[in-house]
Amino acid sequence: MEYRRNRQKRMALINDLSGFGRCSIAEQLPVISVMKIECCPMPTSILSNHTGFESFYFDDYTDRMERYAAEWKKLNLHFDGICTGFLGSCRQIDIVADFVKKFKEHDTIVIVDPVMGDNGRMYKTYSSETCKKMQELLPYADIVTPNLTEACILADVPYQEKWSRKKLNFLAEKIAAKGPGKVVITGITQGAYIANFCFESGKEAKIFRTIKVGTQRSGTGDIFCAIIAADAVNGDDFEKSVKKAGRFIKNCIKKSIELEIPTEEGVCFEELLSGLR
Ligand code: PXL
Repeated sequence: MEYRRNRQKRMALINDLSGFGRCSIAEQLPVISVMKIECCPMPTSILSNHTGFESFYFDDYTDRMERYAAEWKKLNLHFDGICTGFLGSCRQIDIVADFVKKFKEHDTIVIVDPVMGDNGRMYKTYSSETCKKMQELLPYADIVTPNLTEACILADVPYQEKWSRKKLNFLAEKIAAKGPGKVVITGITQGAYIANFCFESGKEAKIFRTIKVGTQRSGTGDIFCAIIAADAVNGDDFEKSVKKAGRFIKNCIKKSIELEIPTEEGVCFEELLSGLR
């Protein structure tokens, strides 16, 4: 018997725990909880602070993840969603793929945030080998949420700053061909706007834009992904969810400017969290 004693939805959250700087589990756990889903985190690594700071302590959790997941298997846990993010090593990508194979059931939605880099550059703990390997998660994903840098890596296309609608469609189609039916390419700068390109197999793609406020901040992609994942598990419409996530991020950035939060400390989403309820 699967372990589901109640009618609440449950999501496994595979991501890093960064103690300072607002990203990954520290952001996604509260977002998923406020959206009324039981969130079960599995850390991929533990960091003192995110890698956008000059110095950080990084404890890779690869060697412990299989034993951690084995206990969840003993409990026969059922997950309505599996959401993955920052991965610290190549072997970890195999472990995550194996986790999905073991825990995905007919009603489980798999959301892969292929966290690898931003602004055309990889994050400090990533290598071209781990980035290449990340493509192997695509066949397991129902939804992927790359930024432009990550979308280019997944599609094996060189990074550039300017993208026409046609080229974005080509990029999303190339990614979708490897597995996920839904692809949202996030944080595309278009003049005074920030756009999210929303692609769904068999449907015409849509672009949702919000007015650009301030500068880019770390951890916004993690909040975006958590909203998409929680809405998907709750059965909400994908396009509506992309619009809602874009709006929420914009409001978080606005509030962060108002409260003078340094950009490397991300966004003060705590101030607006209850609005996601
Ligand atoms: O927000 C993406 C992210 C997640 N986890 C860690 C990071 C970053 C981006 O810098 O450093 C540890």
